[in-house]
Amino acid sequence: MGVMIDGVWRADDGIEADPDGEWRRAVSSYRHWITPDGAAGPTGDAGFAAESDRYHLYVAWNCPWAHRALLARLVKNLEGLISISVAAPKRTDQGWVFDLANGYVDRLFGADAIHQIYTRSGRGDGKAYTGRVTVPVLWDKRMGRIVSNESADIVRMFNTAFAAIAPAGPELYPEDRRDAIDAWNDRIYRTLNNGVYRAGFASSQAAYDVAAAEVFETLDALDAQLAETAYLAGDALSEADLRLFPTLARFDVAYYSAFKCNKRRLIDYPHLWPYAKRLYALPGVADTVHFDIYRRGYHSKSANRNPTGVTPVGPDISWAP
Ligand SMILES: N[C@@H](CCC(=O)N[C@@H](CS)C(=O)NCC(=O)O)C(=O)O
Repeated sequence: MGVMIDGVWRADDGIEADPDGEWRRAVSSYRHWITPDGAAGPTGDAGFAAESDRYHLYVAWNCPWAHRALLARLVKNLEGLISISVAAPKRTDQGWVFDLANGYVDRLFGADAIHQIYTRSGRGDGKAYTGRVTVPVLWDKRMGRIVSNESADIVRMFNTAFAAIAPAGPELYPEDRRDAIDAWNDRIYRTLNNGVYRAGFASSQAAYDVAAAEVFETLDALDAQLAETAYLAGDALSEADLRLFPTLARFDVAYYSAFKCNKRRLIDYPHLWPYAKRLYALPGVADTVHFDIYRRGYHSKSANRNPTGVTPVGPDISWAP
């Protein structure tokens, strides 16, 4: 997959799964926070004040973690304040790359690859970066360094930091619903957002069986919840919905086949499927969704999962309300 060591990209780290066959996601390394006045947030350094045209978000359309950051930027009306660059929806021996011919351009630096953004930032303490090179990446144009590469933090800082300078959007993490939101976030992260990857990247039957069972137990629980409430944590949109939607959007077209999550389809769920379509119909959301990219991307050539690289033709699913 490739990894960065002391600021230098190494194309082949030879890592796909752990020896017991269970796949684990790396821990994010940049955990600073944008705050209204630049005071330090829950983790990391101070100095990242909320300002218009100061921050830039690097994403890829196929990445579900980047997708939740894009959704938060959308519903919090930050599109005019925070610019984006979109990496090509493919992984190469250089990791995430740009592809000018197909319109995937680094609008800040004209970089060839996202790893160059990590090199340019360093760790922020004068030392070079060692670690995985992931999207999303939130970049500070003023200080010339990465603020955060943790999508959960990015969603949360977008919810609050820009309130004084952006048109009001929905409160995504209200005090009175935090317990419910936290509980869903925890469960969904482990058993669904990441659960589909644990199923798809599992290299032993036992690891796959556990992950796949958890995926469908969680979808069943979500369906039961959505029989009761319009949104996941009550009757208004919250962070939990934004963290769930990217996984739902990819489910039938990608995870069902590419990650062997094929016990049921999203469209088989009587409450979850109409809910997913309702989120898709919110203004601007459809522009963040790219089904054909998911279909081709998740089924791309992979030594372990799809050695021929042949991609399936469907399914044809209408997300119209
Ligand atoms: N914790 C990170 C995870 C992001 C992540 O794993 N992104 C994937 C793409 S979907 C990636 O860039 N992986 C590259 C790698 O691990 O080398 C977040 O939620 O922001």
